[in-house]
Amino acid sequence: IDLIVQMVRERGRQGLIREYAEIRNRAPEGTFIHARMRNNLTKNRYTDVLCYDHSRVVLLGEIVDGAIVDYINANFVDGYKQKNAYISTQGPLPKTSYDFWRMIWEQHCLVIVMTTRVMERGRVKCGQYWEPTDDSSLEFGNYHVRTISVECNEDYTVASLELRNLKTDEIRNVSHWQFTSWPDYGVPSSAMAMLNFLQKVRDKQAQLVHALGDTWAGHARGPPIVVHCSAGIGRTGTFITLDICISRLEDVGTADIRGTVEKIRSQRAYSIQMPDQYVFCHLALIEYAYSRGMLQAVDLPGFDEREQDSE
Ligand code: PTR
Ligand code: PTR
Ligand code: PTR
Repeated sequence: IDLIVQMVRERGRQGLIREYAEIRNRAPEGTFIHARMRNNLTKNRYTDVLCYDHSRVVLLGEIVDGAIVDYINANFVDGYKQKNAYISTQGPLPKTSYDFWRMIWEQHCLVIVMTTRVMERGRVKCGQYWEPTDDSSLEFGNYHVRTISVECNEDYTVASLELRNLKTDEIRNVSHWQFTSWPDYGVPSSAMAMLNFLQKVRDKQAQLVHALGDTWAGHARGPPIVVHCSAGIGRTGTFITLDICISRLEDVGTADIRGTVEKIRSQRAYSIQMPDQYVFCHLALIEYAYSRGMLQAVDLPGFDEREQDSE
């Protein structure tokens, strides 16, 4: 971690932005054939944010009008020493909310992380695929989604959802974690708020996996955590980068932000969308190390203006 501080100091804000530009300029490392199929085009929230074929989450095929329907704009992303630790996906559209719940069901997901609001700056960023108030419910195909309780905090809101598969009448619980103070194309105003949120999400996943006992076939950390924002690249990528880097820091005391971002981008194209988000990962990691007593207070000249000159 001292090396990260040293590197951040030496390169400065501009150096990190250049490094991000290099990462960003690399050619895509996969194809987007399914994302571009005619029947799937309208399932992408943004025409320019497609999903790689090689890591996409393939839904159990359903035949509709003679065609196999198995597409959702979602990719598996590896975690720290854990294959498929996350699913990175776009904010569900009204048209894809059923597919979203189907994915949650089929992948046995326990925790959803949402790092956007439904509306931002007067524009819809994500569909209302769950009810934000308790004791209300929605239905998507054979999935019934009931909100059991909602707990609001300053920077995030947690909802306990009950997901019922009406075909089999099975019920599962899903924990929904929405971080509410993160502007799109930007970074959170407080790294600490984000880091606290991240820690709570990890604790929840661990607790739920533990509660499943050994139903998870020996996979200690359980099913993938679903992470989405609006496009599922900027804020989602930042969240996952931090989660991976913190795990590694906790384990062996080092971090590799650049390598982590490159790895994530090879599974979920375009992850981390703004230079500021890349810079933020560095600053947040340093703040984390400091809060854990791994570092003395550090002074990083040239980084304080980060909010003023963000694009
Ligand atoms: N039968 C188990 C299941 O479907 O959940 C086995 C299984 C578990 C298979 C997890 C793959 C799993 O994912 P990963 O290997 O990525 O942890
Ligand atoms: N290995 C299990 C499987 O065969 O799929 C993994 C599993 C995970 C099974 C979660 C069920 C799970 O959820 P629930 O207990 O809510 O059905
Ligand atoms: N074409 C869209 C746009 O730039 O407006 C794509 C896009 C939207 C990309 C949102 C990233 C976005 O941010 P996030 O991934 O954090 O939701």
